[in-house]
Amino acid sequence: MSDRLIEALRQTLGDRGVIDAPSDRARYEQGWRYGEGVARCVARPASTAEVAATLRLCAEHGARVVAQGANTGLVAASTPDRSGAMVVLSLERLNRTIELDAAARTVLVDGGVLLSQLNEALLPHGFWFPVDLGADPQIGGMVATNTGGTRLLKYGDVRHNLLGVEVVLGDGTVVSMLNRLRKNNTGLDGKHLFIGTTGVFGVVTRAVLQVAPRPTQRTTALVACRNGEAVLGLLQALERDLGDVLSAFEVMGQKALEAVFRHHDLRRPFAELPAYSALVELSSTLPSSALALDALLEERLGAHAETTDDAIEDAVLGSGEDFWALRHHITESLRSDGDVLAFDISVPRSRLPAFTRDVAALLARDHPNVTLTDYGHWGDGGTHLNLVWPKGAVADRQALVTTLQDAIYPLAVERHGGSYSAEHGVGPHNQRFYDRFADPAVKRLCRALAECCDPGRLLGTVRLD
Ligand code: 2HG
Ligand code: ZN
Repeated sequence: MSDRLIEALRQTLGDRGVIDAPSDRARYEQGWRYGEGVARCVARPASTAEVAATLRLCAEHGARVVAQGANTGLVAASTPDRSGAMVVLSLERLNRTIELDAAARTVLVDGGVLLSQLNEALLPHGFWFPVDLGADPQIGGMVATNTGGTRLLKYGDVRHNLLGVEVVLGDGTVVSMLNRLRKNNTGLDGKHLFIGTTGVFGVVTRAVLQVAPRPTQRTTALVACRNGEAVLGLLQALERDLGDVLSAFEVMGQKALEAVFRHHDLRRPFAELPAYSALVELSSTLPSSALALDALLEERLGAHAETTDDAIEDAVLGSGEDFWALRHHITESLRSDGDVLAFDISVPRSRLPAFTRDVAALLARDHPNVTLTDYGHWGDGGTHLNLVWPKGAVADRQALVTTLQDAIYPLAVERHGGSYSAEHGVGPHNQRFYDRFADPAVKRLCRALAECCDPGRLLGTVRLD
């Protein structure tokens, strides 16, 4: 049966611009962790004008659209639902522009440019885009989810590094807000509408980012901590003494590292894994002749350990690469271990130990077969709780997921003043909790904005109103 929308898209975008064969569509229909649907077709525009034309055609046909970057998101927000009626708008061909203004320290990029591609282009100029993470997303997707990553402590999230955007609204209107200025107080800064709002107000086609000078030296240590309080004590001491050069403070719980060693033949930093291993990184653009980071870190860690009554059990200084490899292998090691239900939580940093203990107690009491692994960005109050159980061990997986979410999200939000989505954004995976926790006045505002930016209400897989 012919599909007039697909025919019209093909006429506008050419053969390379549309994919509708089921086998070719498959990789656009499956998210990295959650999200499994069926697309009506995949549209692959190669310019802003083509994105606009695609959205105009979809609006004319009343077709719902989900924008998709590298599809590395973790809340199912970049895949179509199961209806078979949604068009996936892939930005993968919109990836040509990377225009650096070195003196301004800004770069104009297409939304479909990959983070790795951008950093490769910046490297010869001594710059990098410092929102740094294990995956390799596209810049447009990073804007839509307001990616945080492992160096947020020093550089902030995407919002902190984004100067301007170009977006296409639901009816195909192109809105250019490609501000290149760091200072520009001239009314509404509309880019914020599109940061972290999961593509429901428009599709990001270009962005102006500020880039950072690439550090010329880094030094890293792994510090064995007896408990969460010891981790927080270490963090406070490092911020007090070395705050100017502290660029990462990541934490890996014992079970998370056990999983990594089960699946990877990597060097063990400690004979026995401690309750928490804190990955501490210092970095600077100064040469080591001017500032010896290695010596500084070793001396400060030693001095701090002496004050902690053995709560700091051990510390190893060493190759950042080895330590970061441990950190970046956690997610997929857990996936090899079993069925994973992920929680991307933040709480005030002071509450991290108590929150984690509350979850551990709840699981021990009600779900003894579920393993709690925790790790994450303690420097920013972020903790990833990944709950794991053997594949196939649970008869009604969905019922267990619902029960666990209903117990843990309120603990984070209501008891500990936290967020149910610290950095992965809102998607079908956590829509229910957006509905529950978002302020009704904010939802009303979102409705008004959505009606204006996307009159047909065709964009995205979540509702913020
Ligand atoms: C990380 O920090 C990512 O490694 C993924 O945000 C977290 O797997 C997860 O849940
Ligand atoms: Zn994370």
